[in-house]
Formats: sequence, C-alpha cells, structure tokens
Amino acid sequence: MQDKLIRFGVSMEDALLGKFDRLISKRGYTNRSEAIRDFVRKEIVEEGIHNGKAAAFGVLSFVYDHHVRELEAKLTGFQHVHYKSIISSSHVHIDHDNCFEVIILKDKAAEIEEISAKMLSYKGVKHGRLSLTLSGKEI
Ligand code: NI
Repeated sequence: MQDKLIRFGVSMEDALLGKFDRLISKRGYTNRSEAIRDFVRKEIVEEGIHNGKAAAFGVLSFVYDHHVRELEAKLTGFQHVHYKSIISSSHVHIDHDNCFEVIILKDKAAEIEEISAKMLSYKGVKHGRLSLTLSGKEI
C-alpha cells in the first residue's frame, strides 16, 4: 500500500541549495522531492545496516588470479562453509589469468562483512568491493 505523502518546508542557504540542485541534476533527478527522499533512504539504510538487527543483502565482487595455488579451492570451500549466508554466485573468466566473481549474500551486516573481508584477504584476490543494502521493508 502506498504511504501518504506529507508536504513540509525546508530552509536552506542559497549557496547550499545551488550546490544541491547542481548535484541532483547531474544525477538525473528532475525534482528536489525525489532526490531528498532518496537521500533520506540512503541514510536510513546506512543506519539500519549498522544497528545489526535487520537482515541485510550484500553484493561482493572481486577479481582474482586463478593460477594462484589452491585459491579457487579455498574460495569454493569457504563459500560452502557459509552456504546459509550465500544466495548465489556468478563467475566470469576475464582473460587467461583473471577471474571475476560476484557473490550475493543475505545475513546480518556484520556477518556479511566478516565473510567478505575473509574472502578479500586471500592471496591472489587482487581487488574487491562489498556493497550492502537492507530489504525493502525498512526503507
Ligand atoms: Ni575463471
């Protein structure tokens, strides 16, 4: 069910409003209200992720050298240990040496962060990134 929209006034310095308008225009917003709603949601997600109560979703992506001894076995073995937190994974062979892996996780944020940090710490994992969000209920 769609929630009722409430109108409220916001006071802001002229220069700050100018910067805000340029920023949101660059990001493709056509009106301030939608931009403010998304900015507020972003902060609520950040807060919710770190209060540790809500279920979070994570996308972990990383590039690794598959020639590094036992790395693939270690990465796969570790994912099997944490199969309850891992929803899916995708693998791309970038070139002769490098692989790109994308793993989707669902768990408490702290758990996702711990699993991700461990995988990124393996020798041969060159670069990676974790992105966290909450399920839609909280936002
Ligand atoms: Ni590969």
